[in-house]
Amino acid sequence: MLKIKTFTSQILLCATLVCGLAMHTHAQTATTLSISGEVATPLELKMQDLAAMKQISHKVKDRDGKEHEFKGVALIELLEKAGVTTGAKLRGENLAKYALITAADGYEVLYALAEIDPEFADQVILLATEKDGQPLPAGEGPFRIIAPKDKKPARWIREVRSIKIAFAKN
Ligand SMILES: Nc1nc2c(c(=O)[nH]1)N[C@H]1C(S)=C(S)[C@@H](COP(=O)(O)O)O[C@H]1N2
Ligand SMILES: [Mo]
Repeated sequence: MLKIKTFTSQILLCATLVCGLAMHTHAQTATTLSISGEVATPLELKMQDLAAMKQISHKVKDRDGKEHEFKGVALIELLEKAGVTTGAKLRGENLAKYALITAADGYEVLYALAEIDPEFADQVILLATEKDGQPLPAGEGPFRIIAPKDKKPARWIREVRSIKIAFAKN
């Protein structure tokens, strides 16, 4: 009897774990990233939309000096898809535009468009979806910004939910 009970509870435990994992995976794949503001085409992107785009990766050290390989889509590609003024159009008044990035926990960071555009910047800022070959875990993903040349990771914003393009003037 005791053996049967143990067996049943083990099955229940497994079911709970599998179900929890499935729910977590679903939550991560259902999360959308919105790109809005000064854009030609506002976007709502899911994991699968990003997976269909060109992937790049960066090997970077975290704040503890541990190396990780982050993979995902270049932020500039996403801005181009949304019709943001990049490349030849990033001049004149457009140089006063920025991207304000907001996370699920309310944390926000800002990059000027010129910091994101590789015609100006000597880093390619990444919207990462994977770390060391795995989808980013809850609390970090499903989307995280990695700016490999920033000397500290304070702008590597986790759990990104929205990117708003705006003019830094009234
Ligand atoms: N959403 C969100 N992202 C965040 C933060 C935060 O508080 N919320 N903290 C930042 C800071 S100050 C640092 S140092 C790094 C730490 O990254 P880690 O958690 O991978 O070590 O995350 C950055 N990204
Ligand atoms: Mo930090």
